[in-house]
Amino acid sequence: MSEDHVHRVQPAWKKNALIDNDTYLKWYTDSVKNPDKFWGKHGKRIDWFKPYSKVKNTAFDGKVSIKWFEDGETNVSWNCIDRHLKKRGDQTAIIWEGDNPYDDRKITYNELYAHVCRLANVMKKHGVKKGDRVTIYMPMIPETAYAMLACTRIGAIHSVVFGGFSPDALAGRIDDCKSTFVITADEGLRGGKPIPLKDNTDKAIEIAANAGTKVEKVVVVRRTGGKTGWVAGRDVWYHDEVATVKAECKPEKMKAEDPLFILYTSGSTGKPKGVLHTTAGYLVYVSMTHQYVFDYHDGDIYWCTADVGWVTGHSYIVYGPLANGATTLMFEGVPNYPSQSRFWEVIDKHKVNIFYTAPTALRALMGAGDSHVTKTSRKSLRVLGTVGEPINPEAWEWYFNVVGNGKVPIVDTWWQTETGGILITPLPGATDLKAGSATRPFFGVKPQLVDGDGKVLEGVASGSLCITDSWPGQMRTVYGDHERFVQTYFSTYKGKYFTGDGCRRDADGYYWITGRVDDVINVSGHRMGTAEVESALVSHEKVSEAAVVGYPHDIKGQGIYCYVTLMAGEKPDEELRKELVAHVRKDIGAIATPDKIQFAPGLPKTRSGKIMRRILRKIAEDDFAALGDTSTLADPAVVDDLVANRQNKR
Ligand code: 6R9
Repeated sequence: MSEDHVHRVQPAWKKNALIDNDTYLKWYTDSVKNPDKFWGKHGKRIDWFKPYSKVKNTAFDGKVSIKWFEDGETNVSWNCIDRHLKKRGDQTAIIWEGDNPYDDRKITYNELYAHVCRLANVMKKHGVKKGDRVTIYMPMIPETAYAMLACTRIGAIHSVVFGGFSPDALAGRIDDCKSTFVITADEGLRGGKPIPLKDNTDKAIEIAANAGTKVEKVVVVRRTGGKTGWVAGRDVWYHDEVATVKAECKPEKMKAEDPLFILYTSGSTGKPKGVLHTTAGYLVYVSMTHQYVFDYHDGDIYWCTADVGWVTGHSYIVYGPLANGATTLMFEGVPNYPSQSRFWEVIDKHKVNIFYTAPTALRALMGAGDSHVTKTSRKSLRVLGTVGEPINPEAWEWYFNVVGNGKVPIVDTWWQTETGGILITPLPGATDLKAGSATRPFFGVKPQLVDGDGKVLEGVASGSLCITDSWPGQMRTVYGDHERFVQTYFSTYKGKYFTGDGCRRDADGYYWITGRVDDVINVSGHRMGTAEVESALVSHEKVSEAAVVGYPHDIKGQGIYCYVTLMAGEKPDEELRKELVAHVRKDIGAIATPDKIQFAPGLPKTRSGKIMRRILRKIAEDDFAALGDTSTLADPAVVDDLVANRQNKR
């Protein structure tokens, strides 16, 4: 193999693995040569009310239309619960580990069935119907999974909004999909601190009402018992409601292409897009990837540390694992509370076999020192995974050697909200690993690298990563805006899905994701559109203009660097800097907190008025010796001021 940091498949990884390298190569070839036959077979991994006769019906050109298993009928909650009851009704479906280490719960598949049916009946009682949008703004508690599954049971479309988003951000998402039913909790709890979810919801509902969407019902789960506002007639307690309905609810027969959920995600322009996933293809794809990528065996304890507010939580805490009848661990807390050993202690406590987390968490824990890890056993671990951003080889090697004692394979899984499930990844028993590479495509996935002119690059190359054919887990449209879907993903390179990521392919055909090539930054594994932060900044009365870029950050991967031009007469001081930081947090949420704010009397613009971000990125990286050609700037002198006042001096 052609690179450093190669780790060959160890005999122990191969021994009971579901897929070895020969099987990978054969299945991969079959899957791309004859997708109808391949997916026609694997579509049967889920149960159907009405079997499909058509498999793939997709077009990446023209209007772009993506349909899988289109004449089949099924139901997601029925697949994630009912079909397991006979064999594993008493098996734990969800292990819940609370923020406080003394707080935990186990929910069996039988119990999950009853909880989900009751909540589904509550929703029905309040008039929620197939196709209605339900917003879920919740902490990491089992009721969040019940809420998602209850929606799918009755055919309602859920929109989960991450609990760290602000009332403004929540309101925007409620209004965009005209959601009139909200499920939330009194408060969340993370690292010992309460998060005012219900109060935020109240504020968001007011903002959404002004925008034209009136929320009719709010179901509130009591998590902390903290004090919250209450609107009689609109707000109801979860525990009161579920006590009044039956623990049985017939699953709605859903067409394969009926919408399943909306999940808002940041892009390079405009407000967040409502990524729409549909029923059957999504479930087939996430259950299949969950099984093979994590080499999941019956009886394994599986833990993904993501928040259900992100796609990773949807696909690999809830839907993939439960469709496979797995025991999935749901963690309410944070990696460093009450101590830096928390992850490893939870692994020992629940004998976790498969552990899936983000590079940003690993880098932070690596910085805290090895002893926090080595004092725990971690003997149960069999597969480790990462997701969310490129993992640097140092963090990869630390994960491998210190967390896994050099004995556990790491799957570095590349995918996106839009892709529904994992697209590029090693398979534990099949793929020789290289630290920092997501390695090879999953079955049915056809990656391609192209240059700026759209020319296809073969062999060893670096370029923009595209996918040339559809896979069942792919998003189908932007909710309410199909034109934006086509524009965003299929217009840069005609007939191809453009991922927005840059990528290198090495001599072994391995893929190395190098990060976004558009105006999206990745902060602690969370996607952030620079345009969103800019729009938050310019909504402040003292700001006239703003430009936001990412810069390398040791822990977060990327930090948020803001250039701000003030209105005439405003004073650029420390107080205003703090005010702007608070303003952005209020507008979007804590995840968008600016790391650096530089007051800039002028921004570097071309004569046609375009901000030259390339220059701003370089200055933010403290790499201004390599600014490149600045002669096309309308006023080259602004650059000197920007360099002199840079906030990131090394
Ligand atoms: C699942 C998820 C998607 C963006 C994606 C890319 C980055 C995700 C990665 C990775 C390198 C990996 N990304 N996994 N980069 N290696 N293994 O994270 O979805 O929140 O939509 O973010 O994250 O840049 O385009 P999402």
